[in-house]
Amino acid sequence: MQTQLFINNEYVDAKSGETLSVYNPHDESLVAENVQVAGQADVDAAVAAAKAAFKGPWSKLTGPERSKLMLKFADLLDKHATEIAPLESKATGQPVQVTMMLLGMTSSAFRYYAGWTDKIAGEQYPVVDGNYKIVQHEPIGVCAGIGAWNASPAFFGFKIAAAVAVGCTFIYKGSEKSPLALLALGDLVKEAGFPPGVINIISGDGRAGSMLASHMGINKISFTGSVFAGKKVQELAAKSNLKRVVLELGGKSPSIIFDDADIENALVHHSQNFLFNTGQACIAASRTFVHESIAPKFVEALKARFEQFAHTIGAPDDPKTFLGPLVDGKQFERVMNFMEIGKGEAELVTGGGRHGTSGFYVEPTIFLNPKDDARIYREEIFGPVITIRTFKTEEEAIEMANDTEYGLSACVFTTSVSRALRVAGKIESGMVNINSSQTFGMDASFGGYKQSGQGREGGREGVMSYLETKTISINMNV
Ligand code: TXE
Repeated sequence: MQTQLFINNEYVDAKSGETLSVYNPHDESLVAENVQVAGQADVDAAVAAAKAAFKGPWSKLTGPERSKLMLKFADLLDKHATEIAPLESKATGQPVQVTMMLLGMTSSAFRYYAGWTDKIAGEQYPVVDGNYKIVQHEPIGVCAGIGAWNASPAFFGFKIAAAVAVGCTFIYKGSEKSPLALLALGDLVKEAGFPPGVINIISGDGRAGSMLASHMGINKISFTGSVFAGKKVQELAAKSNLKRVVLELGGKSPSIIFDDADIENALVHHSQNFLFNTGQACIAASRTFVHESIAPKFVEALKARFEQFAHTIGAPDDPKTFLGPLVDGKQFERVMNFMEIGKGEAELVTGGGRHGTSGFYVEPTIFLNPKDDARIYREEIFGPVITIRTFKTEEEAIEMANDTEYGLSACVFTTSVSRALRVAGKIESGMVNINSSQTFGMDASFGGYKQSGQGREGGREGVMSYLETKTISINMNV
């Protein structure tokens, strides 16, 4: 179990002398107590290593040579996933099947972006003013990433794979709640053959995050987490060196179920998919709108599903477990508090309390017809708590779906293609799932409208966001 900082391809103690402890949310047992916490001197050392790598060996490699290392890393990750997954599960309480899936997303990200290393085309324009113009794209340089705990390995992959594919170097800080699996990846970075300093992995909390956001030697930062912290990152980025910023923040995503929807499919997406990761997913569709003509039947059936899934609650290391605990005591208090508030804002259909007497387990919960200003209807709860309202018309459903400060994801359930595309075109969110939910692929952009973030990860946009654009003009008259 690695607990030191991974800087310049070496595991080192933090100069800060500070450590943090990690506890298992299943039973609050101690998992690790000496995880090194990066202080300013450690962040400076990581930036220096990344800068030296960028100016040195890394910038001399060609695209295909970078691809080779990325593919080797992906293979090593797949080979060691079964050893690394439990490190994540012990810290986050996510069932091992979930952390294995997240590690698979990490290696997929490296494989996907390994295909982009030699495919960034420039542009050239006909001479119109005596100048022959070429537009080319160049790596931004030293970049940093900050991730949350709910999909640690995946956030690591989305951010770093795109950056190194185009020749940037990187310092990554995961969540203080789940440092262990990420630190273990350092060994694989080295074994894959990445030169020292290309990928650095540090641990710490918001303070280390702030040091990255305000560091004058970092040219871009990519953040995944809460809106509150994301705004802090953007503030510090502006106040320091106006580093580029990408923000993947929270959501309170709507889902609209029309009267012609495939009900069984809708039930699967609003139970199994919604409850995946114990509801701790930024793209979870937690505000469901059901056409009034099918609502009573749908709610009854969903209640039965939620009560069935309550039986899949269990220890993260039990392969039969689908619902693990919430990540820690802070989140447990937060979700329990929302459940109590909800009982005064809506009708409790099922759940609404703690599950068992130990560990941070809560019951899958459904609230029906929350008041328009209800906190459970307006705020991101980040737990297995869904709210349901009914609607009469398509216009009313779209109006309610868009009535939020967030704009990350949305779902539309209908068998009419024209209605699906009509509604999708009017929903104010970066992603819309038709007859599905929580779909995610590396090949298309991922990100939010409004306060759900800015910029995109994934796909072509994700890789272009690690490049600067330069226009070269050649005087054709000399
Ligand atoms: O997030 P934080 P937390 C939401 C969700 C959750 C709430 C709190 O509602 O209940 O956020 O979760 C680093 N400058 N989401 O506490 O605080 C921090 O160290 C720089 C939704 O986990 O945002 C960690 O690495 N960095 C989200 C990362 O930011 C700072 C997923 C996330 O921590 C910082 C997670 C600062 N001032 C939480 N403060 C999603 N949409 O997926 C903290 N950090």
